[in-house]
Amino acid sequence: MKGFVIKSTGKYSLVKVDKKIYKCILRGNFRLDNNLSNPVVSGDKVEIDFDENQNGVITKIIKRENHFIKKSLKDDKAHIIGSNIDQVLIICSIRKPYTKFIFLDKCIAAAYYYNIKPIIIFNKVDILNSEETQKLKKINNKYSKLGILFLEISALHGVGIDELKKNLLKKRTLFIGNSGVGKSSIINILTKSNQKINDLSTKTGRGKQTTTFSEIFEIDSNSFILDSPGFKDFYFYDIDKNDIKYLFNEFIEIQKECKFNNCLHLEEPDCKIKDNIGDKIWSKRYSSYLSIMNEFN
Ligand SMILES: Nc1nc2c(ncn2[C@@H]2O[C@H](COP(=O)(O)OP(=O)(O)OP(=O)(O)O)[C@@H](O)[C@H]2O)c(=O)[nH]1
Ligand SMILES: [Mg+2]
Ligand SMILES: [Zn+2]
Repeated sequence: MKGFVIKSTGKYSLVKVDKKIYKCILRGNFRLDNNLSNPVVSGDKVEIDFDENQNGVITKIIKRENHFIKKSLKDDKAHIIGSNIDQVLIICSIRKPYTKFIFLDKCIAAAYYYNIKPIIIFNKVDILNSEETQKLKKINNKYSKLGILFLEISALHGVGIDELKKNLLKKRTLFIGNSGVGKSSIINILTKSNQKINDLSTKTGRGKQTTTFSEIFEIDSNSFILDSPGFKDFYFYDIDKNDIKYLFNEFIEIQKECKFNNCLHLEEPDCKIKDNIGDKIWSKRYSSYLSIMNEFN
């Protein structure tokens, strides 16, 4: 039978076939990419069978259209967050917790690398003071100019949820973001599910991880959300240092004019990217670019 993985914990996977859900294990003799910690992930299309005890067994993973992979600093293996997706919702907040630009820009770059459309969400607009609201407006403006959909919402007060929902219909959407930004809260509203949410640890305002496995939630039969555990950190896995400059949209045209066509916009002379910082290139985006490049050293 052909099915679709809606949750995978490492020990077992839940596979949906039509309206039924089967708990399946992975057959032992899979030849896996040894650099990845999880062979099966939510979003995978699979073939399943039943053993002599009527236990479900995944016998084949059908070739993925795409995937999103992250690596943590402490783990030596990378982790697949989700597969077969149309778009990735990068969820941020200005406060409780504060999302760093480098994190956001890295997620955007990775989305382009994996051929998945990025969308930026800033949640928790209800707790912002007027100064922070102004700051967010400016950020919104900058990213909107890059052609990325940017929405300001409050899951708690239902602000912006209808607009968000419109953009999720007929799509397979991966939710990513730091722990505690409100991924599960947003999903609970959109899908009327009842996931555990993060009781933000009081001192830091940072979440401890509440969602621990990627899992699929349906909005309707044509639209689903793939929730993922909060990222503590995020390092690239299979992206080459020399390709980063192509993952920053606003660099694409300008860098053609750099003196050297292999210019990495670091120390090279006559670099048009550096010339344009503060003009066509937002300084924060260039800083993110630099930080990413430095992580390769
Ligand atoms: N003020 C405010 N709080 C919110 C909003 N959305 C979520 N929260 C709170 O933020 C905390 C974290 O929410 P979660 O939905 O668990 O966050 P998460 O991103 O799923 O966290 P992980 O599963 O750990 O990655 C909870 O205490 C929520 O009540 C919002 O719009 N405004
Ligand atoms: Mg969660
Ligand atoms: Zn250059």
